[in-house]
Amino acid sequence: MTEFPISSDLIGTRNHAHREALEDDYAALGRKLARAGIDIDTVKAKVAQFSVAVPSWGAGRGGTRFAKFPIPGEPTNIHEKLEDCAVIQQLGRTTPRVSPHFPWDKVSDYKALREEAAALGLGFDAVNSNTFQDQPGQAHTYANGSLAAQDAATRAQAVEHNIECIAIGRQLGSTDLTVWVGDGTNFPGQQDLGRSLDRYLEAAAQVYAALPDDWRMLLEHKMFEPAFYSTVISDWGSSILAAQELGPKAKCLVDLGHHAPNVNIEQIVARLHRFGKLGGFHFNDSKYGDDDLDSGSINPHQLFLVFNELAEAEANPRDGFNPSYMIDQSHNVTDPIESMLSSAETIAQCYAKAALVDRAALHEAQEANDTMMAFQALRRAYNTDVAPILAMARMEAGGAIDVLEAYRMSQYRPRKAQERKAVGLGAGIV
Ligand code: LRH
Ligand code: MN
Repeated sequence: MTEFPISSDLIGTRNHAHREALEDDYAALGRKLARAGIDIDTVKAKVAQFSVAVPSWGAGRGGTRFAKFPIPGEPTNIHEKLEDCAVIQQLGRTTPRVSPHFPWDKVSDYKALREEAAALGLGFDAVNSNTFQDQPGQAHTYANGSLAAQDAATRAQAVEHNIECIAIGRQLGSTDLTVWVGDGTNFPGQQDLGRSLDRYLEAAAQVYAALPDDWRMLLEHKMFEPAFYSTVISDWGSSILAAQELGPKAKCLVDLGHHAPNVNIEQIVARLHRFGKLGGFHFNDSKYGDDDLDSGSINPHQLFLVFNELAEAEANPRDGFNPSYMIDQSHNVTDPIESMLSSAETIAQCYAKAALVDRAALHEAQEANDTMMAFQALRRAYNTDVAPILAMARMEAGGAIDVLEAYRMSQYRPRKAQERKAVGLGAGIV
């Protein structure tokens, strides 16, 4: 029996207060969709099976190089992070998996951690390696790179760490390893741009060789930061070529914040899918750089267009359509639980809106070069308020109709502020 952190009586009481209004909104939307030949219960059933993983590192306050402003009661270890992720799942019912990061989430007994998570109604998604920071007592620094480092011993150390992450992931029930390396340069000439990639491919191939048969290696590209002149895996082109070079278990992960402003990310999704290399997502939003802001908070239409491409991809699977959906955000000014509740809702809304697109009408207009009607086929779906569908699915799954109201009324964070040790001032991502 799952022991969720918030009293289900509170959720029941608040849902009772909101239920009549929800049923009214749901019925009205149902009539509207029926006029368009869409059965709302069918969409609700589709939405009910949708899920997105939350990042363990997103459960605490994030920061920038300038500062991080902790909040009282924020988690300080993976056990407290799992508890907070269980709150997000209990109220929102769309985030049953956590994506862990090592060594940030290192423990001595991963079998026990898996059971601990299961008792909270959680499982584990992709494991993330970390060769972008040095750990105390580490033999070789990653200051000059990791898998692409000039120094062979450093590359071997990075390979070893990734293989260790696979071994941990197997105990946690994961089947994906996300590999993001910050390797790159700050000066022209600092490293040979060709040989850097060759070193990366040679080292990554050793990690690939250690993958169990049912595992995937998700390559995460990023245009810049921490390197500011060149990055070894800087864009989807470098990523897909590396994934093709490595083999069928290597796929590409799209972090929405890892592109230059105004890049057409939904087209990158279509391209990666076309070549059977679409492995997963790190959802967030950004206005300038890798801002790691809440998903859909800046450009919700782009997120909708990404899910529109995913709906097309799902209808035309290539090499198996199974992208991992994960959130990757840095919560610098909000309560991380509230941000992930809100972001999971926004992501699921974009999934639902994409499911409402009349694809026959869209394709017919595209074939007829009827630009306006093709655009309107997307815009009609985007303009549909799908909140009643998500709330109904959530309530039926035991969640809260109004997740933020229930969370605040639970007094969960003030309670944790009493229980948990305070986090010191600092800077950086965690
Ligand atoms: C790099 C990144 C990567 C993670 C890190 C926390 O910017 O997106 O996915 O390892 O953030
Ligand atoms: Mn990421």
